[in-house]
Amino acid sequence: MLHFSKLTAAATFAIGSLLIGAANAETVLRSSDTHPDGYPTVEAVKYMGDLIKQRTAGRYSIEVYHSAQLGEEKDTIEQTQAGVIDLDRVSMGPFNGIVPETAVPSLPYMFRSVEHMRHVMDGAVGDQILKAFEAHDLVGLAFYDSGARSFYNTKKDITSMADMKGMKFRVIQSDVFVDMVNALGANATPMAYGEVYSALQTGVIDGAENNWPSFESAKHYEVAKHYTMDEHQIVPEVLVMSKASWDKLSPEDQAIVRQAAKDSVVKMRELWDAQEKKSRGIVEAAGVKVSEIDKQPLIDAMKPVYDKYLSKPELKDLAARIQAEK
Ligand code: GTR
Repeated sequence: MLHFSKLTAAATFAIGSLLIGAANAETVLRSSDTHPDGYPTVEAVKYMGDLIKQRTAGRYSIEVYHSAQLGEEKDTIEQTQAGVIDLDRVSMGPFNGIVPETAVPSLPYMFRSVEHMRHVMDGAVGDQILKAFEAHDLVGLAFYDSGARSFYNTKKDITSMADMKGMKFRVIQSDVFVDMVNALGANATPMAYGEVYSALQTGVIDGAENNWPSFESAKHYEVAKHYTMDEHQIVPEVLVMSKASWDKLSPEDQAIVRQAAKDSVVKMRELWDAQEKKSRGIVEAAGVKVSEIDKQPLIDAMKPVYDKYLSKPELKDLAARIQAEK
């Protein structure tokens, strides 16, 4: 039998360790991403987690749940708003119906180039859009790259807008995307990312649209062999935090999280530039035919889409400020 004083000593020790443990407790922030491990967005958030861990002396870290383990983008946004998920890295697309400001950078041909997008999102317009998330139980932390999105399909080479007529394209669950495809004379099918591969394979859709790294990593190129360089959208990715999780942080820790997110953007861009080249190489080597297309008719066809989404003066002003930036 254990002697009483020994028991007390053991108990005191156990309580002591618990207290010390509590003081140093590591809070692991859960972050969602639809992309697989190794994808630039996943790696950038892991890098941000390393920075936070260093800068909080281990009190906070991030665990990235990649490959849609926590759900598809539309659902993870709701869960992040509800405080079930701490951080969410998603395209701006699924936010279009929630945060109206996000519709503006999502408009087709809004940015002239990836450089233009980076410059705008790093400046006052980007800050204004990040702030806009706060009215929706979220804190906007950073924008990542997503290159340019282009159409691809299982049927034929598309070299003019007329070739798209009547074809069925999967789009992100956003009215901006739906209206864009319909304005091109094709038919839009909004669908979760994870369902696209089998929808292409079974012929439920004829095609979809995305950047090189997504086209490659989601393996859509295995079934859709025709890619058209129309580069219709340069939609930034966004990293948001649940307002509920944010409010649990001290102001000092909030500043650390914000800065780490900003620092991860630099890392993300390096990874992105390398991945774009690599992914394009992989899909071309696998026999994907890349077609050029005259973009002007597509740009002209977007007039009604612009009119619809820029009907409010403040959004029209945001668009004008984006276009005025060099
Ligand atoms: C990718 C983006 C994802 C997801 C996907 C999609 O380019 O990085 O977040 O939105 O597109 O088409 O659903």
